[in-house]
Amino acid sequence: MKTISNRFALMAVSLTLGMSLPPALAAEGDMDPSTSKDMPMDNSKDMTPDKESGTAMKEGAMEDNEMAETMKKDAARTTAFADVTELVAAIEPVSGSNVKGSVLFEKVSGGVKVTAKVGGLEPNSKHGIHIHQFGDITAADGTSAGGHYNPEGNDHALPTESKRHAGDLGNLEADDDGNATLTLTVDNISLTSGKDPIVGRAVIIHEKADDGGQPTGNAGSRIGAGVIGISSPGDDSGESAMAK
Ligand SMILES: [Cu+2]
Repeated sequence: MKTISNRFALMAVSLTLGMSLPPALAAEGDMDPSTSKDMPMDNSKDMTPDKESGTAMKEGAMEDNEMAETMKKDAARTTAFADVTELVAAIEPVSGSNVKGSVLFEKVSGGVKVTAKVGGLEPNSKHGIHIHQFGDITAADGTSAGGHYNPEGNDHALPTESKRHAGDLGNLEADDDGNATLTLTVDNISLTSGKDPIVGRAVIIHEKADDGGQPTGNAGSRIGAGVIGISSPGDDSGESAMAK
């Protein structure tokens, strides 16, 4: 061992690891919490098995760029809560509906861009969509998600009003096929830190339209629900959820 550099010793370890794991697992080795969680970023280059073998095979200027790119992706996987830039809620049926889809929340300059893509609605119908207080969708009728997310204690309103519940996102409008897409940018919430963070709460789709009335827009019962969580980087979750 004395004549072999640490680098080679690590490579030997990584080869052993690579061979003992099924291919899929080996390829995802850098996502294994045991190899990445407790390590400072600048050490991960030398300590992560499959990246080490990649380094050994490629030399030159490209290597640093690729490494930077890879580390950026790794960082996104293990990123600090405050640095999260995208959240997603997979919408599942509630109360026996066929509603399914996704709602993406992206950090953009000036606020949070919301992109909702929901199918399984009644053709040409309108449905209230809100962020509710709790990321708890265990109740069959969605009521465990609590009321509208409203940390400011404002009256309910549609997104055309600046003073409203933090969770007031307005309405989804379904087309002839019962599919709805809603895109809007809001400035009254944040993803994981800052003003009125929404991670861990729920998106609720309602049976009826939100008419902006008090206290919650007369939108009726809940027909779709999803917990807002950290989305997987590089994966267009909105598209993949709709494709199902
Ligand atoms: Cu609601």
